[in-house]
Amino acid sequence: MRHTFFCIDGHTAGNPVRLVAGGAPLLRGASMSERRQDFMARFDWIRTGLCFEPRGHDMMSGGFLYPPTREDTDAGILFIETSGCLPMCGHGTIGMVTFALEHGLVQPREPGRLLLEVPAGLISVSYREEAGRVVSVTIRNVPSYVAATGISIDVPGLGPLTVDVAYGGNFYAIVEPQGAYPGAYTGLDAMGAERLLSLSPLVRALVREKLTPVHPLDPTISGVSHVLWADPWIDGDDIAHGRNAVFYGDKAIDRSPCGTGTSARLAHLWSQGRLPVGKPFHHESYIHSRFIGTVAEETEIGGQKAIVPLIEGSAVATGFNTIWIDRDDLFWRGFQV
Ligand code: PYC
Repeated sequence: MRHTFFCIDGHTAGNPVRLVAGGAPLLRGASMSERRQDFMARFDWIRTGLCFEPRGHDMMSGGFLYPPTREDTDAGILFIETSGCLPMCGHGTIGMVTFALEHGLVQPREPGRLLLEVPAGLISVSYREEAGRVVSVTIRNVPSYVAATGISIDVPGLGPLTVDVAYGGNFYAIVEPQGAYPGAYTGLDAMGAERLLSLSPLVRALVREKLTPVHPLDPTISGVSHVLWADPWIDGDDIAHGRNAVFYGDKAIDRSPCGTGTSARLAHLWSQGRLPVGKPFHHESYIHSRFIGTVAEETEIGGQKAIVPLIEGSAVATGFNTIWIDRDDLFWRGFQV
């Protein structure tokens, strides 16, 4: 039996986005969070088939558009990735919104603005078009907050490390430069991609042994899934600047600055009084592509101090891709080595 998926492929700041424009399964659920649970229970083979080899690769990421579950929203998004079915994905949203608008797959009720349902909650998106192309997308993301600070771990091959955990749509272990011992983490270039990829699963596992953060409003969102390695931070007069490498799945470093990671980092810096409301934070990825993050306002979530992050970036479609998943193919579910 052959399943056909009509996709628009592209990238946001270098990280892949596969918008599945045709072939999405019908899902049960009264919210995108419930639909996510249904997808994971019955259709995870679509995620693994489309994201893992031989149809995808370690960084593959994307999602589906769904009809809204409420009258006041424009659409719902379900995210798929090698790491799982994320509650929220920033680079994925920027890409999917760009491709959907450029190909008439969503009809905004208000020009220049979309209100979207994602499993993590409601987000609004504003965008700018030039000559039929979407040139900039700004996400007003879900409330983001610091979930834990000062977690001490001892990482084989590295040494002692203290990390904080923050939520920006997913839970991030945030590692800042630290330590006065030889080989300590001093920044991204000194560490290099190969070591980041080998140490990150250890860091994530050790942090998971210490705590399982749970979202205060949706217990289906829990656990540290990503590791954000931060470079030394530069606080300029008008803008702040930083660079990160976000690790996800088993072998991926985000090529984009990571929308939910940037949101978590904004909450982290704001909580320490290092980034005020309204000051732009230029956040670069490992490959030096850029998002601009801003703390739009302070808020609270489940009694916890939080922020509303804005994330601005852009995406480029690279082509149409009709993909078959054929049950007679030994690798119909995809594979990882
Ligand atoms: O942009 O939020 C993001 C993201 C999550 C995982 C990879 N990118």
